[in-house]
Amino acid sequence: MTKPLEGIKIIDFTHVQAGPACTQLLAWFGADVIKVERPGSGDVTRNQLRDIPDADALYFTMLNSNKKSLTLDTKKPEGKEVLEKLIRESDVLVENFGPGALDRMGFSWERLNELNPKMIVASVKGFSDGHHYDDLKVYENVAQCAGGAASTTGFWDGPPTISAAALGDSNTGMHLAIGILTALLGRDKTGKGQKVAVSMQDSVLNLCRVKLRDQQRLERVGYLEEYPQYPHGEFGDVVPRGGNAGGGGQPGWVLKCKGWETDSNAYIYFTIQGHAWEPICKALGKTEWIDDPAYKTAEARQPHIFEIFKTIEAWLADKTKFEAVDILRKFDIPCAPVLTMKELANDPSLRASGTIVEVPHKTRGSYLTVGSPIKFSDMKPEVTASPLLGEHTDEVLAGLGYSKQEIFNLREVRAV
Ligand code: CAO
Repeated sequence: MTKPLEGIKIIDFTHVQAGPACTQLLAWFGADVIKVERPGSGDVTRNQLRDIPDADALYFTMLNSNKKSLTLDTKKPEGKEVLEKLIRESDVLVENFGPGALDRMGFSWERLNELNPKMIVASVKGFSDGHHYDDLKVYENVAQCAGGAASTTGFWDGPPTISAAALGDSNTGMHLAIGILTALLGRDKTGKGQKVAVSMQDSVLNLCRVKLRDQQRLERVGYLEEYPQYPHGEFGDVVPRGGNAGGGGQPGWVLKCKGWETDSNAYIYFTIQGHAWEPICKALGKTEWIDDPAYKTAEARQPHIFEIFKTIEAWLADKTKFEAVDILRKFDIPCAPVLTMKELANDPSLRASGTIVEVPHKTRGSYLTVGSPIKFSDMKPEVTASPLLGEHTDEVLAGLGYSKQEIFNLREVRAV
């Protein structure tokens, strides 16, 4: 099967999570992704949080599938020479070094553009160019704080809270992938490459769009009617943390199911979608609420929404989270069990769709990873193992035209 990105050659100068998540996605879709790593150590995640001695850590294997690994010391002149050759025949260079690192290496945007005017140079940084924090190095949780996610996540009586979802890292990588694909399409029209830059702060903020909506609503009317603080609590002048109310327009909450006393995930998320009120009442056996003026409209329900949730919890007390959802789905009520990583890893539907995949690896044995969340009618992205450090060095150098002797002579800059 021909994959849409076949023929696109990508120099993958990324590390940790934000950049690797982007290039992994492009590799799944057919791009030839060559990960350039420092000889001896490589991407720091190869060693981080190892669960098997002497085998690449899952942090690395789960973000670098379908790629090749080229070890090259790009600070030495001979290494730079190899990199320059690679740049001349590649379509995209992706990097997420700390601010200024690529320039210090001698590969500024101007230099890259001079070497290959058709090349797209894509970067992730913590903050956008020219931002007053643009000199900062940034990791996931820092970005969540800088992008507005932390101040709006958690409970109103607790501190700002970090989400487990990689809003700063993988999310930024996905934004970058969209930028790269757009620039590739642009190049088809203009024949020119361009610089694509995505900041982690901007990418987090993009996902917090509804919170910026709420800030403006709050400033105009002084309250936010779908937040738990309304109508009994107080509002200040900034969007408060809303616990499990979330950012949608539909009231909802995480509710206890049978077994919550011993199972910390025996919960469902229950949404009270406005027009689904009648089916909700029918599902709960509370048909008297359907026309009761104290319950009939969203406005009438909000002042005692937590009493309503308590009543639903009483209904849930003898049902597991799965039994509850099986009943509620028949009434078209938006809801889901709170699923653990263990449940997701073993979910037959996710296995069948290729969202959870088992990948054989040379030194680890098999490991689970998340496959492409994007499904196509004409292509099923296949996930192959992440490369060992320097696994493809000789192959890539030979592809650049180096002879066996020349490859041997380069041992100082390529040796693992
Ligand atoms: N050969 C020789 N040198 C290499 C090399 C190679 N193949 N690959 C990388 N290097 C060098 C770089 O040139 C740089 O050297 P200098 O600092 O001397 O110029 C160095 O290795 C990498 O620097 P760094 O600042 O990127 O690395 P760090 O571990 O200090 O910081 C991080 C890591 C993630 C905080 C920083 O890269 C960063 O802020 N990146 C941008 C934001 C980002 O993507 N963060 C998300 C990471 S995922 O949580």
